[in-house]
Parts: sequence; C-alpha cells; structure tokens
Amino acid sequence: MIRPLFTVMIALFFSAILTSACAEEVVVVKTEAYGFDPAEITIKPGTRVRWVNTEKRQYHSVYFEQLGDEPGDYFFPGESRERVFNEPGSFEYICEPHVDTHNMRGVVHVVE
Ligand SMILES: [Cu+2]
Repeated sequence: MIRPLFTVMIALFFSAILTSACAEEVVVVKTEAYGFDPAEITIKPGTRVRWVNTEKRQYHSVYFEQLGDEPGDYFFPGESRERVFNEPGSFEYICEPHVDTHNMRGVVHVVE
C-alpha cells in the first residue's frame, strides 16, 4: 500500500519543479478566416505571444509598424510567429495582405 502513495508523491514533486521552470507565460493568438482570434489581448510584461496560422491554405503576417517591423514577413499554415512584450503599452498590428480587404487587425495591451 505504501508504494503507490510514494509514486504519487514523487510525481507531484517533479511536476512542481517543471511548472516553476516553465514560468514564462505564452498566450496564443490564432489566424483564422482572415482574422486574429482573439484580436485583442491584455497581458503582463514579459509575456510571450505566439501567433499560430491555423488556416488550411492562407498565409498571413503580424506586422507591428510602431515597433519597427519590416513588412513582408508572411507565415503559412502550421507556422507561427512570436514576440515577447516587456514594455507596458498598447501595440496595434495588422496583417498587411488582408488589412484592406478584411480589416485584419489586432492589438496587444501590456499592463503591469
Ligand atoms: Cu492575413
């Protein structure tokens, strides 16, 4: 009877270590149907945002003009782009190929 309990305690111990080692938070935004989902997010400084292209065929971009991005960085189905936000503020971005046709925009609010 003692052995199963011991096994559970060991498992809990290691899962606690793993959880604390992976403390950096990742927020996922999907690109779907010519939109960002969710289009508006609020995060804490230090958070990593990952945009995942979940389309079947369509490429997109995540273009932060105010952060000095170069245009034309398209990513395809199954690919992703990431950015870590360390400074507070509101950061708007667009998908350049689809902002005019589908108003494809998003915003990241970084709040302490
Ligand atoms: Cu797009």
